[in-house]
Amino acid sequence: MNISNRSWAEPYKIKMVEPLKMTTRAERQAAIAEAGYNTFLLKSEDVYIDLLTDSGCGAMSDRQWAGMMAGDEAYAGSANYYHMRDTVEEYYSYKHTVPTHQGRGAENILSQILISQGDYVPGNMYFTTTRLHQELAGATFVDIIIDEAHDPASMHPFKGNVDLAKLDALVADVGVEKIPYVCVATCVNMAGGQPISMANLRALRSWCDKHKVRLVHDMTRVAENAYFIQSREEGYGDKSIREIVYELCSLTDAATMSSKKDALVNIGGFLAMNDAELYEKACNLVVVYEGLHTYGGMAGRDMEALAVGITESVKDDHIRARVGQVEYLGEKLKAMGVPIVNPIGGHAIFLDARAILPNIPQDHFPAQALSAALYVDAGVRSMERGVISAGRNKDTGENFMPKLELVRLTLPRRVYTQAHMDVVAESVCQVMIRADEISGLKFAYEPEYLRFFRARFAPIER
Ligand code: PLI
Repeated sequence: MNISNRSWAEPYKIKMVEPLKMTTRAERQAAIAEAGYNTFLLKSEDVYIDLLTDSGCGAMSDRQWAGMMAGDEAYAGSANYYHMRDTVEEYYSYKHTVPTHQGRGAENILSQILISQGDYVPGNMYFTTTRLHQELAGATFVDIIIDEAHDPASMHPFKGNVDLAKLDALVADVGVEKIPYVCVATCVNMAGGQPISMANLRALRSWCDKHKVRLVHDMTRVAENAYFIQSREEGYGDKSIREIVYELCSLTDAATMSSKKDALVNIGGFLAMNDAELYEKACNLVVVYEGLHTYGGMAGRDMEALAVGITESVKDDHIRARVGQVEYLGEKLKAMGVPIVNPIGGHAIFLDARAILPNIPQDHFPAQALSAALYVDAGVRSMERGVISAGRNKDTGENFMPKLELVRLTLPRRVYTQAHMDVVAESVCQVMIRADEISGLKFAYEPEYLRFFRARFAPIER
């Protein structure tokens, strides 16, 4: 026998397990009604396979757990802070690091320091918390991602790229003095986990130099972005993930990080930068909102686990298996004829709810309804990423109507097996076969901020 296409497997083995509760369809129907058809309001114990998010729910390694035992829980100057700070500089290039309790803590501080009332912040697609902090600080977010990112069928290899013509148009419209910084995300979450190319980031760097505008990096999923550069961009095939991550970071001036994703910890984040003056301002504010500048809301043990997590996150075999699992699920769904965002992204599969539920109009929230139906079928928890997540325009109060009306199946890192992926794929297929039984939804309660987290819904009678 000649085996030409050899399988890969995860570069770890399982040392501890967490038993899961199995539920019946009737129990799940009751649970989702109780949760107002919002998967965020389900109890975790009622979920079989939890693909709500990849945030803070990954499995730490034995080395990280060992680091937890080495926590220096001093209020000031913890040894773990210095270890974390030095690791950030060594792997991500940034000279100064301010810890925060998670990513949005860093976004709050950065937005308050850099934004003035009436400013505009361009970015390669919005992220929910990032845009809200920009708006609360007085700015308007402007989307400068390439048009292909809004088309689920486009096979563009770097759908996270910035369209520099859109930036030029913004400067012509509002003037460069109204743009405090450009926010560039690696592996753009809301676009489907889609990467930016090194060439595009380099061009953006030149644009920012020319216009003397800061370039801020949302580096939440930078290692996953590096994987796509390594596999798709000319000249990077022989570079390591660690080298590519370092190069990506060094093209930017500052970064916000939710360490709960790429960096393999359950809690934590940071704001990092090269500019000493910006660092001083961030230290001034972190003591107001998060904690002293040497812990910023994190326990010493969590900073230690983060320092170790950063080193593990840039290992080539880790990232190949991580994205490989996402690709495994995506390819399986595609083979079953399920419409998903293409190309397959780094952290999640995004189901195209418009294509699956063509009879439910966007203002009856097809992605929210699909996510609830998926839970009922087999206990798989997913998340709406469509009109509910997009929220309302802060000036007009109208719903944003994004082109992408998606359900996200997000894979936590190092948690589930290939067999779990098979169960998920079969469940999605089953729900799709019975799609005409799914009703649209209407709001029963709509919170003011980040409504997708706590909104409640009721089915629309047919
Ligand atoms: O959840 P935080 O506060 O640690 O991080 C906020 C945040 C910032 N940027 C990006 C690109 C994110 O994906 C992000 C959080 N994402 C979540 C929670 C998610 O489920 O995708």
